[in-house]
Amino acid sequence: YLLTRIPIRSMSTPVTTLTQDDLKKLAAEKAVDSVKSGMVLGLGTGSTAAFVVSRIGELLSSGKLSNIVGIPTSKRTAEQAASLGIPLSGLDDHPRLNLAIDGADEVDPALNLVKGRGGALLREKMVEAASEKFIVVVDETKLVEGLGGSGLAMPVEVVQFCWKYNLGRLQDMFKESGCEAKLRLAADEKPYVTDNVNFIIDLYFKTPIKDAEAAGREISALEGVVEHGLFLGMASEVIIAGKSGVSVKSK
Ligand code: ABF
Repeated sequence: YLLTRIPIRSMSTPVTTLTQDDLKKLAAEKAVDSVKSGMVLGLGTGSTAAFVVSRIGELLSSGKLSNIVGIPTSKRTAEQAASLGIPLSGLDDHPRLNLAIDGADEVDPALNLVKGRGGALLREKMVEAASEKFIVVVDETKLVEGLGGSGLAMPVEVVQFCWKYNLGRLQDMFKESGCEAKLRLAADEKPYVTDNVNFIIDLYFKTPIKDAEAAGREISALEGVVEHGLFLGMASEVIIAGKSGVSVKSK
């Protein structure tokens, strides 16, 4: 994988005082350099992707970009983009996209990802699969040696009708690695409901997943599973912002 390091340019904020949000913004702005007028563009979800969407909004309103069509990966992103005047459409009208830019929860050394802690994994995976190029934007806290290794959730979207069945099956599937499966709850303690009106079962691995390809295949084969948060071989480029600068890793 090719690694390019870009020093943080002269900025008003000293490098040592950069917050995590500053880093997310730096990664987002670097990614938006790849956006050209006339593109059909996948718009990601999450706090890093939100910086991408605001930057595109700024460039459109200042006339530096034109004729962009955004394909949002969630209702939240659609609302943000619409409020900034970004023209929006869907996969029905644009089944092929030029570029998608989105955040991630974990990035491994081979640029495989865990995504979906923000709950938008299903539309994210469809939009990003339909895109010629997929740029991932993260701060350095998202880097892991192996997927599942952060100890945080690896989400699986399931239909509501059989969520308990899926919870048990997923728990059994990974019981040897001490994985815990939990239904995701919203702030009101009710089950979290996705944009496609499904539930999410979060898998908490104790150690990184040994064979993510096999795990992905096995999860997908389960009746009632709609999608999982392993995004393998999908990222064309990952932009990582850290205190020492912005790195671009590409395939
Ligand atoms: C989306 O937002 C998700 O796939 C991922 O779960 C999350 C990352 O959010 P953030 O940028 O806020 O860390 O990209």
